[in-house]
Amino acid sequence: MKKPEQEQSTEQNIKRRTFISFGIFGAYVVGAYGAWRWLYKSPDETAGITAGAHKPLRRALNKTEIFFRRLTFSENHLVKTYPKEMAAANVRHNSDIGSEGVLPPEKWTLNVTKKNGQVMQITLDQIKEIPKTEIVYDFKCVEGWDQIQHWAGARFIDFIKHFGLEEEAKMDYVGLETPDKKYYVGIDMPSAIHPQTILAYEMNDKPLQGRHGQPLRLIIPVKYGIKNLKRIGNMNFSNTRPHDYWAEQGYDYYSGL
Ligand SMILES: Nc1nc2c(c(=O)[nH]1)N[C@H]1C(S)=C(S)[C@@H](COP(=O)(O)O)O[C@H]1N2
Ligand SMILES: [Mo]
Repeated sequence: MKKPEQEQSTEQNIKRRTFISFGIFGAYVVGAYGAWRWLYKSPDETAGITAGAHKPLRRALNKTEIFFRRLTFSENHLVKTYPKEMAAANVRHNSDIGSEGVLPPEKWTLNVTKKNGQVMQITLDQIKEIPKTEIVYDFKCVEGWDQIQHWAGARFIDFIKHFGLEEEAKMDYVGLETPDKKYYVGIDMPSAIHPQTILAYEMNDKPLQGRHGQPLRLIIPVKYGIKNLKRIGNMNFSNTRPHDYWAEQGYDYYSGL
């Protein structure tokens, strides 16, 4: 029996559409496979600062990084802050690579290498001459925890001005290391001079404890915990990326929020 005109053409339409859909799907599969082969066979990035990922992946990551950096910093973006009462009394603690035990402040100096190679040895008392800045914000660790914490110290930008390091701050990165150089981070300059970045020597209105990085640690709210180096010993400036403990293990170099 012959189907009515209307029904027949609908059926034909469906068949045609199904055919086209399969065609598109097929082309997509071939394309995806091709893209995967291309990525798979692409060279690894040059060894060094970051752990060997495929070059195009790292390139994409870097592009994303630059995009978000422009976005966040062009708006003078500030990390959300909280009233002091909301700060945790029992502050969480993570790893202590290069910052175990207690280092008597009188046996410590912050060693800053200037552009001309000269090394400044700065004491904690000298850093305390800079007006103190406090911050209460949500500290975030890449391992999946966060906590509202209260820190205080000298803003990094105030430190730069106080010690006449403006020329150094025109460079692209600042590198920080523990005194024993076992833990180290590289920070892009826009994040370092961000108005909420602090060289902290107090937590909850008390001098920093050993486990939280005394005598001086970095508090950089625009970054994940891994970049908040505890017990800073050395500081240097460069236009190339300084070595970075977790970036060498494959973590994102920028580690921004
Ligand atoms: N010297 C040093 N700094 C460090 C670390 C470390 O192992 N050694 N761990 C980092 C990580 S992963 C986090 S989450 C924070 C934890 O700081 P806290 O112990 O004060 O909570 O410190 C960061 N700074
Ligand atoms: Mo962390």
